[in-house]
Amino acid sequence: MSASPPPVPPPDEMRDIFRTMTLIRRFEERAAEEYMAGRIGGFLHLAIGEEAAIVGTVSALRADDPLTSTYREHGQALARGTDPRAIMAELLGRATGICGGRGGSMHLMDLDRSFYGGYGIVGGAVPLALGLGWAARYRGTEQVSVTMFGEGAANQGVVSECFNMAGLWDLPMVFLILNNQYGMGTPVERAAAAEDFFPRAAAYDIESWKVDGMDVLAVRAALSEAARLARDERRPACVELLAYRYRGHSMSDPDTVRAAEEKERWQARDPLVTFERVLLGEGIMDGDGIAAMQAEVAQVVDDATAFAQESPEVPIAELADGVYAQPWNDDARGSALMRP
Ligand SMILES: Cc1ncc(C[n+]2csc(CCOP(=O)(O)OP(=O)(O)O)c2C)c(N)n1
Repeated sequence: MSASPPPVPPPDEMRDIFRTMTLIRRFEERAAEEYMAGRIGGFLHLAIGEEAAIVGTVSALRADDPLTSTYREHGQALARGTDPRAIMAELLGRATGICGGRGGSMHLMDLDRSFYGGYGIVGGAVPLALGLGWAARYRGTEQVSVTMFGEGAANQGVVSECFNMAGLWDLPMVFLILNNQYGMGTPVERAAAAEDFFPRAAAYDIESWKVDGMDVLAVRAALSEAARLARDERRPACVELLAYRYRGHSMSDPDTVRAAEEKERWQARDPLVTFERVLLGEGIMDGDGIAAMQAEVAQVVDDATAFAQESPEVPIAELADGVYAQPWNDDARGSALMRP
């Protein structure tokens, strides 16, 4: 890193950061309950344990910096300020969802907040972010395109291609490798030839480094510096965050592969608990203030869940609206979609 990290955020921002982390945690715990109750169809990938990585990143960016993510992206949308009601409704496939109930958990998108979405194809959002970075440079805006992806995705060839093009064209973008040490149930050492991922970007002349992804202030400082390099010096940057997701790959993964001792070791460094200690230690919040904030967040999540449950389903006749360019035709043999 070429410059010293920015100072600790002011107290108001520290409280905001904690509230957003708490909101993400509660929201995802409730989403898990909704899934178990059979109200969420398809897949549901939780990022519980990765809140510092998400909030540290988003809090270091400008609100109009384009952001792309993977299918594990509820927290990114919440951190960008998308209404929790619209996110929960999307998870439940309701017409009031942020994508009209067509996207579901893996495909949240909120262009009003420059959140260009979650994607199910591993590594698939990285070239999209490259295009957004290229567009920012072409238009001469001050935006920085940021893409978050896993260490598993980092093994995809397209990511290396994107490193090369970003390095070659000096695109204003930040590659954020969220190394949670597992791709589905496969530990990183069984999938990658080298333990660290950030040197791969360095091979393409991209400044890159690794930080503790469980420490929200460390993440925020790293992303501030990476965004500064991209915005002010017009150079791409890559940050690798070492973190851990507490749950299995998705709700359908029983998570029997990882050792209990390993999970406990990482959960002992829970990002919410450690940041709470910082806030208490610095006198930024007291116990009552934290309890009040937790109660307020719980209320927001209750309200979002009730809203989603009470929202209408998408009418069957309208299910394909906005999904296919051609009108939907139920007759498989004569489907408009099958025509050349
Ligand atoms: C191109 C492609 N290959 C395989 C899959 C199946 N798949 C979904 S998630 C995943 C693991 C990705 O791991 P990582 O990038 O580390 O992200 P994490 O899920 O740990 O957040 C795989 C192999 C896919 N969705 N897309």
